[in-house]
Amino acid sequence: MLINPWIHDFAAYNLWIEPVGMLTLAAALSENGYGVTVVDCLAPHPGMLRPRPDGSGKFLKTVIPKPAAVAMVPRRYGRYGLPLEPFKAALAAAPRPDLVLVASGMTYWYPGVVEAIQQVRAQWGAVPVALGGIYATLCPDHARQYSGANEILVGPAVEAALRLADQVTGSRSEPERYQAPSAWPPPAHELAPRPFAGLITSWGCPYRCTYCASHRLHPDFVQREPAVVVAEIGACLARGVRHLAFYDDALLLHAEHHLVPILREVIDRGWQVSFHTPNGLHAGAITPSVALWMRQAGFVTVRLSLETIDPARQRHTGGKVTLDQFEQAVWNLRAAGFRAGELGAYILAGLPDQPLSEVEETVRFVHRCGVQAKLALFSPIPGTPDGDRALPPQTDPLWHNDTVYPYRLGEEYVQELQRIKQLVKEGNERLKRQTGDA
Ligand code: B12
Ligand code: SF4
Repeated sequence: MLINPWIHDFAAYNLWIEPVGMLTLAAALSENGYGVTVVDCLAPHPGMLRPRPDGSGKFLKTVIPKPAAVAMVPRRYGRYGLPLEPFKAALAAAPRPDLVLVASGMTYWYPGVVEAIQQVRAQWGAVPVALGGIYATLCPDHARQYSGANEILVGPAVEAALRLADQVTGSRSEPERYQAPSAWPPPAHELAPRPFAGLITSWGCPYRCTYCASHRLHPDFVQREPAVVVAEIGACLARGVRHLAFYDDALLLHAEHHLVPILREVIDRGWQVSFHTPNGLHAGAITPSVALWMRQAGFVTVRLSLETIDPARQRHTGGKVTLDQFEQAVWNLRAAGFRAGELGAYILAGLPDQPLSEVEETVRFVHRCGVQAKLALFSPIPGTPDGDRALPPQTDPLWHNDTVYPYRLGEEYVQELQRIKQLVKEGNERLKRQTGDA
């Protein structure tokens, strides 16, 4: 059994969230003859608020007590996703599994992992439980101590999970086949159906930005064969899924040999798809021709990673973008036919020593470029230079939460941030009105 647990947080929006890592594992297990049951707490469920046709929307929130570590945050804490009773019913309806594999997302969502494992224990007692995914990989010691799982599988863990399945069942599969990411099967999207699918065309990122954990999750940068990605898109379309969200950290790297051939196929085959890039794109790679391919192939949500307009901070944090590159990318995208409402730029707030005046200037700059500002609050991740500067080791992962972290910086900071959020909102609405996208 594979379980995608709830999100426990103050806020959660379904921006095309799919447990693609867990579904990759499900596909590998199935390929080796294992029967797989998926329990997905974040699948579309009754009670989801205003779901959009593309599947994004608000999860159902069940208010639950705030953990003591974040009691000072003046917001209601909740369990997002499937209500508890249908979850329990799904476990009760399933045959006792030989092994339960639990996935994990953001480090600070670990209380949802803990609760899911408690429910598994309540149902089946000492059944073997292994935990993998992002929290397990970034905070393995914490997970060993608090999750309640018997095993913590760090990293991609496709091979390790197969070995474990063989060990507990006595079956013999071929774990060694899955050492290289290029050998992993495409995620079994059909086991956790949604109106959209997350698409991964590459793992890892060659950059080393000081606030990012990409290298801890996937140390090597590996791109999948374009033909394999095209086949996965085709299979999604065959199931009636036409909203596809790229999860890549570096989607546009070597675009001429990677993304462009994929998009060319999509266009040549006349596929009607809508591509979304909830994760930011590298502006420097958006040449006039890449922008045109994106437009023609059906990109409808385009997010650029800008983070800050301060050139020194751009350099010191990893040099992934310059202002010139950003302006040029916007120019190329507009020339290719994208409208203001379709372009957004991520702006980071709360980096160590980053004044809010810098954030405000960045917001104003982005709006002047005719682009929607998307404020992203810093999430201090252990094992990254900025995360380790911001929080002492062994801090409760609840403090990695981008909603919680500003409260550590004081009431004045929180209020000033609120003013900037208002500025973002007004500027974005003004842009939408000007371009008729409202
Ligand atoms: C896509 C993405 C998003 C998307 C969708 C999120 C989602 N899918 O949950 C969007 C854009 C919405 C998003 C938003 C944010 N994100 Co984000 N996101 C990612 C990204 C790029 C990919 C995650 C993903 O799904 N990968 C795909 C799968 C294939 O990979 P995987 O999950 O790592 O799984 C592998 C293994 O872990 C394993 N595995 C997975 N599941 C399981 C289960 C078992 C049982 C086993 C054995 C193995 C296993 O198998 C996979 C094969 O390699 C990661 C970076 C990264 N490279 O992973 C950041 C990342 C997870 N995000 C991060 C951050 C900071 C954020 C934001 C806070 C940014 C901000 N400041 O606003 C927001 C918060 C959103 C929220 N509160 O809801 C951080 C993590 C922070 C943390 N403390 O945990 C990451 C790591 C990026 C970073 N900066 O370092 N994000
Ligand atoms: S470019 Fe993006 S994914 Fe790569 S290290 Fe920097 S922030 Fe992380």
